[in-house]
Amino acid sequence: MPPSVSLQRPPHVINIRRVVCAVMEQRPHWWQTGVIYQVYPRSFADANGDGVGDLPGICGRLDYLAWLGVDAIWISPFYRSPMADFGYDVADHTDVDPLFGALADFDTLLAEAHRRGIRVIVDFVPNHTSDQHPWFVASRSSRDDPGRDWYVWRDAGPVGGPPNNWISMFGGSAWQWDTRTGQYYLHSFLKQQPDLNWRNPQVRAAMHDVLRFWLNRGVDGFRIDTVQFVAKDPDFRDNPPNPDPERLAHLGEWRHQLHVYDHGHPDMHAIYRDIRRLLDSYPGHRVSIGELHHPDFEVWAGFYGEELDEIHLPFNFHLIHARWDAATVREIVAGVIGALPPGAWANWVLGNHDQPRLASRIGRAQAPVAMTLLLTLPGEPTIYYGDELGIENGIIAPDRTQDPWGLVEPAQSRDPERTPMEWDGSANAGFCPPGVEPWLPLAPRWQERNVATQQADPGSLLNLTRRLLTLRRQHPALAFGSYIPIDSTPRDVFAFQRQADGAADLLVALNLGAAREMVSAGRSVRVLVSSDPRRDDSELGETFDLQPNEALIAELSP
Ligand code: TEU
Repeated sequence: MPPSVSLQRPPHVINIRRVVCAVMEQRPHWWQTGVIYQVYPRSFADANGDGVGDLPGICGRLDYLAWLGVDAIWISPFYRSPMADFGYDVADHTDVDPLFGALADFDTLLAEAHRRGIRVIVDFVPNHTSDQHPWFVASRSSRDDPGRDWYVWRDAGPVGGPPNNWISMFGGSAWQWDTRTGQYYLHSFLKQQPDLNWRNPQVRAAMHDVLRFWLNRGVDGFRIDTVQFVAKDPDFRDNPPNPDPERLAHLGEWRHQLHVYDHGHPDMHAIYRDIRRLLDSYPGHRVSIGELHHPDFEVWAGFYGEELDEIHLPFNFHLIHARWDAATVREIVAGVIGALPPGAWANWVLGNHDQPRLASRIGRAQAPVAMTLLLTLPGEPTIYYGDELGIENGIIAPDRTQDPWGLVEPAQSRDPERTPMEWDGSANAGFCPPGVEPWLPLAPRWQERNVATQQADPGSLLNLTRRLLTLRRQHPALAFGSYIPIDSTPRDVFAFQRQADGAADLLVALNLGAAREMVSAGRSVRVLVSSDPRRDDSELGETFDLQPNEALIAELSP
C-alpha cells in the first residue's frame, strides 16, 4: 500500500470555518482577499543613480508588480531620517527623506499605484523616533522643557548607573546617560532611537496626527512597527533572568533576560484600540498590520482585540521561525488557525527585512513549495520582495556591513536579506546604473535568477508565483474559502483542501521532501498549477505521484 493522502475519512474541520462564515455574510474586504508585497525602499530600484533605491524607482517598477499580480505594497520607512537604523529612526514623520525623493514623489507613486489597482501601505514606527527628531531635541534640551515627558527619562539607579537592568534589542543597556540634563533616557533599540512615552496624551495625539496626515493623503493602511514596545511596566521593574537562554533565537545579552517588564504591558491594547478607531473613521477599509513576535499563539491572537477592535492583521511570523518539515508546518498552521478568535482573519509571512532569506533558510529546492503554501493557506499572505525570485542571503564582507545590529553582533546582521532587487542581467542587475556601487552587493547567482531570466522561463519560481496569484483571483476557494487540513499523508507531504460554495473543491498538496510520494486523493483530480508547469491542466486520476519538492493545486472532481 502506498502512503496516501486520504480524503475519504471525515475531514477535520477546524475553526477557520467560523472565520470564513463570518466573512461570507458580507463581501470580503480587499485586505482579506489581497496579497501584500513588501518593498524595502533602499533595495528595490534606484532611479537617481546614487546606489540606494528610492520612491521614483518603485514607481518605475509598478508595471512589474501589476504584471506579477499583487494587490498591495507595503513600503518600509522612507521618512526623513539620519538612517541610523535605515529609516526606522524617523526624524520627520510627515516628509520624505531626500535620499528617497520628495513628498511629491510619494503622491505620484500613490496615484500611479492606485491607477493600477495596487494599494499602498506605509510603515508607522510608534515606539521611538530618531534622536534628531525635533520632539527629542526639545525633550533633551532641559528638564523643564514642555516636551520632556514625551520621552522616557529617569534618574540614575540608587547606586548610580542605569535605572534598571533593561537592555536594548541591539545590545547594551537600554538607557543612555544625558550629561546636560543629568538623567537617562530609554531606548529599546539604538541609542539614536529614543522611546516615546505613550502614557503621555500629547504623544498619542501627535502620533494620531501622523496617521491622519498619511490617511488624508490616501494611503490604504499601516504596518505598525514593534507593536509590543509601546507600553512598559509603569514601575520600571528589573527583568528577571532567563533560566533557558538557548530557547531565544536572539544572540547576545537580550536572550539572558525574560522580557516581562520592558515591553508587552497590557496597556498597549488600549493604544491599538484608539488607532483602530481612527482608521475605521476613514472610508475604504484602511488596514492595520502589526509587527510582533510572540511564540505563544494565544498571546499573538490577543492583538486582534477582544472585540476584534485592535489590529486587523497582527503579523503571523510563526512559520518564519519554524523548522521546515511537513509535521512542523502542519502543527503551526493548526496552532495559528486554532488560536484565531471568531471572525478574525489569518495572515502568513515567510520573509521580511529582518529575517534571513527564505530560499537560504529552507533551501532553493523548497522555495516553490513555500511560495505555494504562502499563497494557498487561508488568510492574507505577505511576500517579501525578491522571494518571488528565490533570492538567497547576500554575502557581505565585514568591512561592508551596513546594519547597525550587524556592527554590534555580526551574526544578527540583516544585510544579507536586504540586497538589491535583481531586475535583469545587466550591470548591477538593473537595480542602479552601471558604474554606481549599490549600497549592498548583489546576492550571489543573480545573473541566473533575475526577473528577466525568470520571465522567460515557464518553470521559474517567478512564473509560478504569478500563476498562483492569478489562480487566487480566479478561485474564490483560495481567496476566502474554508480550510480543511488532511491529517493522513506521507511523512513529507502537507496537504489540505480549500472549499467555497458554488465552486470546485481544491486540493493543495505540498511535498516538503526530496523523494517521490504517492498520493491517493479518493477523487480524480485535474491539476491547475504545479511547480512543474508541464503538469498543469493534466488529469491525474485518484492516485498520483508528487514529484520531489513538488507543489500542486488541483481541482477535485465532484
Ligand atoms: O523590528 C523589531 C524587532 O523586534 C525585530 O528586530 C526582531 O527583533 C527580529 O526580527 C526578531 O527576529 C522592527 C523593524 O522591523 C526593524 O527593521 C527595526 O530595526 C526595529 O523595528 C527598530 O525600529
